Amino acid sequence: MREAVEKKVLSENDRLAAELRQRYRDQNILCVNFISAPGSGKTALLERTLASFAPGRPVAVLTGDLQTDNDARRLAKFGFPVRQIVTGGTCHLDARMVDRHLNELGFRGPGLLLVENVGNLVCPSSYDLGEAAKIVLLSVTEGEDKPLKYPGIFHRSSLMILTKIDLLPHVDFNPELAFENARKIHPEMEYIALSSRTGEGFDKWLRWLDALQQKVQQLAAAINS
Ligand SMILES: Nc1nc2c(ncn2[C@@H]2O[C@H](COP(=O)(O)OP(=O)(O)O)[C@@H](O)[C@H]2O)c(=O)[nH]1
Ligand SMILES: [Mg+2]
Repeated sequence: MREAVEKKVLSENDRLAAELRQRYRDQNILCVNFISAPGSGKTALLERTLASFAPGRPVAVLTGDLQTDNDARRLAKFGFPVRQIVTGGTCHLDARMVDRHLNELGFRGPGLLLVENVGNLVCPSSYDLGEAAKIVLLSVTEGEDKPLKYPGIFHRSSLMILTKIDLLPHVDFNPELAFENARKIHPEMEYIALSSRTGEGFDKWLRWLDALQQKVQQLAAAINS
């Protein structure tokens, strides 16, 4: 019975996510979905990313949490449209929440939509938001074994970002081993290590994002022509 209900909820989500994906394609929007455990540095990554963007760049941000609008307030400082999604008790964002808040935000493409999911390595992995890419963050304080323990999200993510590398001198953490574990789960996984505190690794991350946006724009232009 419970399995049947879960299946129905997921297929309804897939239907809505397909509509979102079509909208992103029509409007030439690159949507990326950031997923990690609570505290791995999603908001800090977004803060430094937004700070690097030219004012007026077409970018919008949705950020999800069980409670509080703390992250939206942190992210709104950079002048781009931001909306907090408060899920109440729900441990993930779903396509309906994204659709509603995107409409309220009034964001239209072409542009970039950055979605910070609720901090959780399990629930968000099953909910398609119509994004072009899921990005999983792992911080250097979490242990190299997490890709093996939470394979679902590592399997579904295009990119793994190792965060807080400024802390590496203070912790026993082997980045190569963490990445090796991620590649066991997802052999094509891409990998970037960075620090949102010092900015190390950000050049590579921003280049990765720009390259994906160009790719998605070229694809949209080809489909829409
Ligand atoms: N030293 C260090 N701390 C970081 C870094 N990124 C985030 N943090 C800290 O980690 C904590 C959680 O970060 P936050 O961005 O809120 O994580 P989120 O829950 O994934 O959004 C905060 O105290 C941040 O200041 C980093 O690159 N280096
Ligand atoms: Mg956050």
